[in-house]
Amino acid sequence: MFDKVKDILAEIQSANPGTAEEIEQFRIKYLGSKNILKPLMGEIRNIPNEQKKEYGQLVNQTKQTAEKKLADLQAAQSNAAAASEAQNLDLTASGEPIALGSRHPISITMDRIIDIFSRIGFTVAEDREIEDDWHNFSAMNTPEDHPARDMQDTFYLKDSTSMLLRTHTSSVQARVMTHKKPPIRIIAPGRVYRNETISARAHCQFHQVEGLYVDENVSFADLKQTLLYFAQEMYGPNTKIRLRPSYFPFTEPSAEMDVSCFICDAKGCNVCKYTGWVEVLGCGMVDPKVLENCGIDSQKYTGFAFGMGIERQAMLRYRINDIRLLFENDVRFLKQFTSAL
Ligand code: 2U9
Repeated sequence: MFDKVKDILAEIQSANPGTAEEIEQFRIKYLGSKNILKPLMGEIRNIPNEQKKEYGQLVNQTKQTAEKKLADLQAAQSNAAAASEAQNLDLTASGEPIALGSRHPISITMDRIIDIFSRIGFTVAEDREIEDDWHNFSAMNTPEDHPARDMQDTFYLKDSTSMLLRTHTSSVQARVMTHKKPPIRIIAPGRVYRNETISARAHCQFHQVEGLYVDENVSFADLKQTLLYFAQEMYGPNTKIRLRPSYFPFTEPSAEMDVSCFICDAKGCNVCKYTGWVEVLGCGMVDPKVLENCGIDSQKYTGFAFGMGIERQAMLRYRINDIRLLFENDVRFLKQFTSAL
């Protein structure tokens, strides 16, 4: 029996299976469920007691030798496979393309506007989107019976008559004015909400950038010069502006600003409706009542303010004809802005 096992051990040691199939044959023969060592282990019954231990050890050693050999053979084979794969590598092939993400057109436009105003000393102010009635409406001189306060126009929180989703970022500026003394020179970018029926032109959520400058001797001329600077940075150095009288509860006097059409160079196109002018923002001198509401002495200080919708600016700039595209996050739309500035 000893000799039989020793012969198998020698056979294992000298075996040299090369192919995957030969290695598998080796495994089946020495380590498979019907391997040739199994019956030899059973023979231990017939071995004299004093030799049983030595016999058992010999069979085990043979089995371990087979296991080690199999592991070595398998490792050598997978190394060889990796090496041949590496040999087949084309090191000159171009890499896998990396899918670049893109910035949202609203973010691109908002950052552009922030950048323009920060260059002339405006800092960014941000605050909550869920506001109270006072900061959103009362402080801004919007009377109790103003249609904007209606449930039809504003989203109030459930069971509340005073907490709402802000309808403009003016509430941020009202908050700054109540805790900071002039000079105040801020822009308030952010998301706002209005209870509008959603269509290609209107949405119940959109973004604004509003600006506020309060100091001694701030005049309408300062407002005009600031907005001319903005328009020329935003739409091109040859851009002209014009102001048309308007009305807002929080500014007096108020105006709407048009810029010369940057699409057709004011020659006339369907964006400017063949007028050569495109409306881009509203503005005015802060109503003294708004200053007083926020604890600022309107005898000593004056201010100007302006506000614009970002969706409108982005739609004009990128010729987007449906505002809903800006909120659907359809990748086919968004990936067109991968390299947009
Ligand atoms: C304070 C005082 C006054 C902000 C202003 C406008 C004019 C304006 C609209 C543009 C398009 C809103 O997004 S829109 O629908 N905004 O026309 N906004 S003046 O006036 C302020 C702000 C803060 C303390």
